[in-house]
Amino acid sequence: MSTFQTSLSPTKRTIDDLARFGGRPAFEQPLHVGRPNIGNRQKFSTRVNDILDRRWLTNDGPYVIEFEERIIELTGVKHCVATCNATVALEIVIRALGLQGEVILPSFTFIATAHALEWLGIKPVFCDVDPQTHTIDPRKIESLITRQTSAILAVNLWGRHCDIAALDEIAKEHTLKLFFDSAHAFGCSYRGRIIGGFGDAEVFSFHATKFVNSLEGGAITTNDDALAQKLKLMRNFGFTSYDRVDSLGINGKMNEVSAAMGLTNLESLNDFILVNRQNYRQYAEELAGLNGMTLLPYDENESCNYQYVVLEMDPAQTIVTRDELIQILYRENVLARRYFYPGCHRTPPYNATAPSLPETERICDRVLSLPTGTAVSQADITTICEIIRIVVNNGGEVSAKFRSETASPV
Ligand code: T4K
Repeated sequence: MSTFQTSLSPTKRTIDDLARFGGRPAFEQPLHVGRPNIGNRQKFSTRVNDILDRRWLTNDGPYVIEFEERIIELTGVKHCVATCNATVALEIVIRALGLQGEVILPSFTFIATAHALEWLGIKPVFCDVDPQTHTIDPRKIESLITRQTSAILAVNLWGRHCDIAALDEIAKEHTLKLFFDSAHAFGCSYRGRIIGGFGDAEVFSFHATKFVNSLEGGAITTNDDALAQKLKLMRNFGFTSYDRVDSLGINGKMNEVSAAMGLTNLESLNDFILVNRQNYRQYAEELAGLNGMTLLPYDENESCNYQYVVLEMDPAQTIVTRDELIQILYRENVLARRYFYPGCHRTPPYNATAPSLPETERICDRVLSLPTGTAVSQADITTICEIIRIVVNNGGEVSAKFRSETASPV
């Protein structure tokens, strides 16, 4: 597996070695959180040549069909509908389920989850999350249900599953549809069952930054035969034959090159998970014992893809804030991210009316995602952890330096 090498400067020991305070950056090249994993190039090239030879580029081509079959095998779900991305996949599911009025979802998610609803004229009603799991808190859903509510859209965030049994119960009791944004959760399981077949439907993302990518891409999985039929029609403008349209539809098709990339990367699925797991465990080891810093655990009794390495900081203990740490990391060329700040409910167009969500807001101010995947080496992780240790172990001094800059008249 190819590994992208970045250049390292000599080891850092004190806060004066940090680039933010005058030292040399640790990395010459930016180190991203989610650089694409790339499977066997030769196999991908062969597939691309096949596509060109066949002159069949999109519209349910043979590689798209094979990609769907592989996902069916991997998830154990009856149907898979591959799409151009996960956002359009969510929109197609929303239409196919005939949703209206209001849908309850977490605010702590990528903006696409909320936009997919709003784009179709449905009001996203934001629910707070469980502070431990960062996923929608089932205990807070019932008070949000009104006569307009048509569904719950839960998110298996960071590849960590929601409390699916509790959500299922609420949905059944109130006759609501339940579907999942599982953009992060490909290859993960809940109670030993691979994610993909829960609720009415689930949506995966195969965007470049996801641990399995198809350049851009998504997929809808469902065990519902009638729904699958509708989804397939809607993905292709509602065409049932060359000159017959039976329903409203959109262009949500996956193209053949994306499917070729997806198939190639699926062949390396286990290697990618292995690397993510090694990275995750190395971070856990090298950051162990740091006051106020918690690496979000994965439930290792389940299948996990380990694709997000998420740190939660308690500023009462670290003194230095999450945003100060991010500034320091950026200056070292470590582009850590504060996903999913500030929360959908505090983002236009939702911020004018959405009420505050204390847990979501607390988490939004405390978490940061660190670089992982096959583009990050063990040496890179050691350097990143070294920087974090220097900052947190000298939290008071670092924070004072930031404050003195703010106070300075120049
Ligand atoms: N639901 C959830 C819960 C999601 O997280 C997402 C997407 C969706 C739905 C919608 O799925 P899609 O419609 O996209 O299939 C990224 C992704 O763009 C986005 O797909 C993803 N979630 C989100 C969590 O992360 P950003 O803000 O990280 O920016 P981006 O994609 O420009 O770049 C990420 C990093 O990777 C950069 O730091 C640079 C690097 N990069 C990026 C690309 C595209 C590369 O090295 N190579 C590349 O080709 O959004």
